[in-house]
Amino acid sequence: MGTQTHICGSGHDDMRNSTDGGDAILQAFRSLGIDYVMASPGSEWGPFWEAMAQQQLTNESGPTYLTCAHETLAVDLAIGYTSLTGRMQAVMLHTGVGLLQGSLGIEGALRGAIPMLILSGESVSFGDDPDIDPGFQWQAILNQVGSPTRLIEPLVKWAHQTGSISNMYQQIVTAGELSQRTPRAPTYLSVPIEVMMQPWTPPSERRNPPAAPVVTATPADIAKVTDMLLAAECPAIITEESGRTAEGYNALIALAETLAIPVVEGRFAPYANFPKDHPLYLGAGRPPVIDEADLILMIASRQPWYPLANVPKNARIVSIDDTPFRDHVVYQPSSAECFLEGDVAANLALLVDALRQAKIDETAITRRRARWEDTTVDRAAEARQIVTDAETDDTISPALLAATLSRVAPEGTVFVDETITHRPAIVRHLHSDGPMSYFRVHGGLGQAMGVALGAKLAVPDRAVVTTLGDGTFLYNPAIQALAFARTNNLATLTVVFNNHGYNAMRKDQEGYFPDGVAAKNDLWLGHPITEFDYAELAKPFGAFGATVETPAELPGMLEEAFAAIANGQSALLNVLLNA
Ligand SMILES: Cc1ncc(C[n+]2csc(CCOP(=O)(O)OP(=O)(O)O)c2C)c(N)n1
Ligand SMILES: [Mg+2]
Repeated sequence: MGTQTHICGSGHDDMRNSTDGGDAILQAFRSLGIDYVMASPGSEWGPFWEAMAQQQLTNESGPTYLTCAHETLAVDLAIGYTSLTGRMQAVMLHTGVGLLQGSLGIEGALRGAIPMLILSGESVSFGDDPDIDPGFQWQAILNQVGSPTRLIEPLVKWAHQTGSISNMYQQIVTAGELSQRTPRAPTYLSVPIEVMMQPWTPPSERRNPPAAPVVTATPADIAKVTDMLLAAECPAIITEESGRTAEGYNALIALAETLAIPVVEGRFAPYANFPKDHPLYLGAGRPPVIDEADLILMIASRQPWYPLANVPKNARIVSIDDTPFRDHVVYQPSSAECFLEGDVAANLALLVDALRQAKIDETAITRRRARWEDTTVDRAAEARQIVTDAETDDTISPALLAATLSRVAPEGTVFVDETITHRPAIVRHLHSDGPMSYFRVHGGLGQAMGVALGAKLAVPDRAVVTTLGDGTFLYNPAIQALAFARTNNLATLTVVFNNHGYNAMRKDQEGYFPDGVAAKNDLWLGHPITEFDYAELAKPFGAFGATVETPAELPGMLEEAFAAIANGQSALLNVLLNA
C-alpha cells in the first residue's frame, strides 16, 4: 500500500499531527488489505474514529467504515462479504457486551471456517491514570473479569488482550494472518482504551502480508487415490463444502465428468457444490448409490453417516478435505482409510490431471455415465411432477415456492438460506445457478438477512435473495437489516416461508412422543408463533412488501419483488404456505 498513515504538518489546522493507537489499528487494516470495517459502535472507539475521519478528509486509501445497529448484523455482513469474495474483513464491536450480542454470528463464522478479524475494547485503568479518563461507565458497568477475551475464547481460534502500543499494530496484523490460515476461523483482540490513546510511531518498513499459501497433498498420496479411482467399479462422491470457492465447484465437475462419478450432497451442504441439473447429480442425503459404491470420496464433508453404524459396508473411503477433523465438532469418528489434506480445489485439480494422464477404460466410463443419466432423468421428472401437481392446489406448497423462486430469479441470483423444515424442498426444487450461488447460514438462527446484505455488498450487480421460515425471520434483526439496506443502498429480497409456527419443534416432539399428550390433545407448546403481517414492516424502510396467499399470484408477486430490488428497493414477501 505504501501510504503514510498521517500527514504531519499538512497545513490543515483541523487535522491531527500525531498518531496514536487508532491510527495503528487503521494501518493494520490497510496492511491486511481489509475492504470494510463492519462495526456496531461502542464508546471506546474514539481514537479509531479520529483516524477514520482523518482518512476521509485526506482522501487516503483504506477500508470503508460501515456502522450497524446490531452486532449480529455487523458480524453477518462480514460473513456474507467474505463468503462471496474469500476476503477477510474486520469487525469492531463494543467491549464484552458487543461480543455477547455478536457471538451468535461469531460462532457461525467458526463453524463455517470464515476468516474474520474481531476487535473490541475495554478499560484497564478505570480512571486512576491521571492522563486518561476512559469514562465512568467502565468501572461501573462495562468491565469483565478476565477481560472480554474470556467471553469469546471458545468461539474463536485465538483471543488475546493487547497490552502495549509498541506492538499493537503488529499483533493486529498477525491476528489477521492467523485467521486466514487453515483452519480458517475468527480471531480476536481486545484493545484497551488506554493503549489506543498512546502515541504511536508507525513502523519504518511496512509489511503487507501475502495471501495464505495453497497447501496440497503429496504426489504419492495423489497417485494412490488416482489408482483407487481407476480400479473402482462403482465410485461415488459425497460433498458438503467443495463449492466454497468457484475453483472447488469447477474442479468437482471436472473430476466427476472425467470418470462419470455420481455426486451426492451431504444433508447440511452450505454451498452450491454441483449443478443440480447435471446428469451425474444424485441429490442429497443417502441415495442407493452410497450403499452400492466400492469407493467413496468424501470431499470437504463432515462425517455423513448417521448414526455411525450406518457407515457404507462395501466402500473404501477417502477423505479429501483441508480440515478432515474440525476443532469445533464434538463427535467425528472418521471412516476414511486415506486422506488428501490441503486445499480442496487444488487437490481435486491434481487428481483430475493425474487421471487425464492415466489410461482410462472409456467404454466402462460411457456405460457408467449412461446409467447415472437414466437415474437423474427419472429424478428430475419426479420433481417436476411434484411442482406441477402443486400448481393446481388452492394453497402454496414449499416445493412450489422453491421451484417458482428459481424459475423467476434472474441469472446469477445469490440465495442465502436459513429455512428449517423447508430445507428439503429448497434442496430439491431451488436450482441456483453455478458456483457461489447458494449459501446456507452457519450456526444459530437470526443471521440470513445480515449475510445477504454482506453478499450484496460483495456482488452489487447480482440479485440476492434470503429464504427463511416465519420463526427464523423473527430471530433476525430485521429492523436493523432493513434500515442498513436503506442507508447503504443494498436492496435484497427476503422471502418468508410462513407455515405459521415453529414446525421443527412440533415435528421433533411428535418424533419423540408419537402417542404423547400433545399428539392426543393437539397441544403443541413449542409450536405457536404470534403472527403479524410481516410485509407491513417494509413500509417504514421504503421497501416493497406483500403477502402472497395463492399459487396463482405467486409468480407475479415474485416478479414484482425482483423488479423492485433491481430498482434499488428492498423487498419483503410473506408467503403463506400449507406446510
Ligand atoms: C438462536 C436459535 N434459537 C433457537 C433455535 C432452535 N430452533 C431451531 S428451528 C426453530 C424453529 C424455526 O421456525 P421456522 O423458521 O418457522 O421454521 P419451521 O420449523 O417452521 O420450518 C428453532 C426455534 C436455533 N436453531 N437457533
Ligand atoms: Mg415456521
